[in-house]
Amino acid sequence: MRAADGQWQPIECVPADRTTETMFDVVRTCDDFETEGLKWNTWLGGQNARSDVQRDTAEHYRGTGSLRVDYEFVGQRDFEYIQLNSDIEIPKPGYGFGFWMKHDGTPFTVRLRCVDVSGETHQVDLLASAKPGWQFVAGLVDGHTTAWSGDGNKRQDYPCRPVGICIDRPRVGFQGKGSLWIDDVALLSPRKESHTLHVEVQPPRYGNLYAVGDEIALTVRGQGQHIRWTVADFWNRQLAAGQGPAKGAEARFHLDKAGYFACTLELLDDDRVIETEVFHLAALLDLWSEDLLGGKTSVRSDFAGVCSHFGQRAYPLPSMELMLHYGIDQFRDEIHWRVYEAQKAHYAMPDYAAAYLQRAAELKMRPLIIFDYNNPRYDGDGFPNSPEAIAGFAAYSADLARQTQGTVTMFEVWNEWIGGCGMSGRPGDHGPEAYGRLLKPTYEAVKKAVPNAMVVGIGGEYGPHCAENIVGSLGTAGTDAMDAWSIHPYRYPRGPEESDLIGEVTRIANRVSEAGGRGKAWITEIGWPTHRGPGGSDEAAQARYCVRTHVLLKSTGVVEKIFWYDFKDDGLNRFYNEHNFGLVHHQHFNCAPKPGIVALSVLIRMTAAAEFETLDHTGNTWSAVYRKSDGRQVMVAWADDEAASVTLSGQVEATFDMMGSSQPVSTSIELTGDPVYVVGKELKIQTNTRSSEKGQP
Ligand SMILES: [Ca+2]
Ligand SMILES: [Ca+2]
Repeated sequence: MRAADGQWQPIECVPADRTTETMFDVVRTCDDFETEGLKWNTWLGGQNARSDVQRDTAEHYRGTGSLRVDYEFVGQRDFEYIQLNSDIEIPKPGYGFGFWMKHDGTPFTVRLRCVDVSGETHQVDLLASAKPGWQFVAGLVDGHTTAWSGDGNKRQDYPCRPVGICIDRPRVGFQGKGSLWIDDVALLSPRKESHTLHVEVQPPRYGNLYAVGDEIALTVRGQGQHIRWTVADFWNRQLAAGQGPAKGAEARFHLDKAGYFACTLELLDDDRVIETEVFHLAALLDLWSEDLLGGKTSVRSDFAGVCSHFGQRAYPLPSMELMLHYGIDQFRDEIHWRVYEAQKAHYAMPDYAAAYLQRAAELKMRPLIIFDYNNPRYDGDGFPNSPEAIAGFAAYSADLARQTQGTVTMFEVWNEWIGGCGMSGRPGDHGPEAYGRLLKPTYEAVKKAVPNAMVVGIGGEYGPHCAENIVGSLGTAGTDAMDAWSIHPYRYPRGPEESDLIGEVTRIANRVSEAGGRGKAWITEIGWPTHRGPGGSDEAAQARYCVRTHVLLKSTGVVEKIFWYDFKDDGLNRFYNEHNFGLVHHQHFNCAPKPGIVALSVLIRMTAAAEFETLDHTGNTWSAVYRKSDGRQVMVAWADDEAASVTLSGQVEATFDMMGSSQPVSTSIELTGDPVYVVGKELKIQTNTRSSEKGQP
């Protein structure tokens, strides 16, 4: 029956992240610190923090003793980390390494450093959290390592020996002293995950994207006793729940408000949860709904776009239409020089690029196309430096602009030239002056071919020397070789306020302007990856930073566009940042939403066709005011650390949460890190009390 009606469709749900202790089994305990005679020492080289180790019988995870480490970080410039060493051998590949650790909540990065049989040193990040108290810290010995010296083959040649549990400072210049404890150091084996849950959905929707009012049903089965399910919103408020037999349970629920939702499916055996998967979904307000502020206008943002990888054949075509449903019609992609000019001076659009450009044209999307990277037919496949290679690159760019006329009007010259992105260490001069020498003739050739093309220079410079590198490029390109310039001011996992995003971008823009640079800044990449491990943010942080970053950058007045990096997860490895930058999940999971895409979509809807007016920052609260064409204001407000209670003056007509759900109208609101939207007139934050100060004299 079900197969016949065509409404039910199998769907892959996202496996819930397992806790570190359920990812591994202990193979052999190396030290439980239960006996006298400490077999550990601490290194005190030039890169090490001061530290001292002793056996502590007053504190332990298990038994009667643990290793106590007293440390002091003094704020050294280059390196400073604790390094604990013992005599342990790891005989062969495939092991994990872990231990229980207790600390005070300082967000340390914890790594394992091993020396392989050739003397090559390998370092791998271990999973550790910033929560105080005892936690299990572990990782795969031969996971993503950085390696140096020895035979230099970048392989862990076994047997290898740990030469340090390295506990690194949370940031450069960190100062602090304290104690931490370690217990039950062990060699581990990764525990196999069982994957027996099978889920079908009705009605199926690309991207798990629904509308307010929709009813959704899932059938779930797996090898266990029963299934338990709950549906919750972004703030983990439960909307529905139920259970059923593991041979076939049905979860049926109704979306009565807009937002991001998670339907968590648990498979139980003997009352123990053995598998957990999540069906992520969203309900959006109708794109042309009367409910929308500003009435029946199409939602489209000139300011917010996304990065994509159609040009690397990593994005399925339907994901482009999904962008549009979220209110995004600008995407940044690429068509490689080496593919477009596979035969010298003969240009041909590759089929996959023709297909995605055609889809973009059908959907009236506005692509930004990067001219990029090496071509084996020029300069030994390195950076184009010679006059011949530069002329070749300019000619490819001009031809590509000509061939895509009518579909593409925005181009960017290269991506991260100085950083060497996409070049895998290939030869050539990739300093700022060499970039300027490439930019000038490329700009001229493209503008000659297509005068109304928008050509963005600089190619996404970033890092501590960003401004001077741009000025260096202007020195050889001249000030007439770009219509806008681009930067990639990444700062993850730090939030945009604490890391002074506004100040950094404003200072760069001032330097560029003083040097005669024309046009505004385009942020052609910025993002917060949601991988597990150092540098990763949770999905909630990604969502709130996404909204706040857009508002803060808008307020600078020097930024014209943002292309968020990136729209969709690029892979399935939860421990690799590059696989987890997406605002939606990988296509293996039907491009299911993360909260970030819903939050961005709400920001776009709320501020569509509105003019930015002001940003106010008082205490820890931020409020930005936009003005709609009908004269009404939209205020976006949040608190950047602890919550704050504020009273608004003016006329409040409507309030929405970060996920677009309507809230009771009131002039007093509680602000948190999750921005809220207030619609009305003459809106201003009047009084402001940190929640922790409430009730205090
Ligand atoms: Ca112990
Ligand atoms: Ca090696």
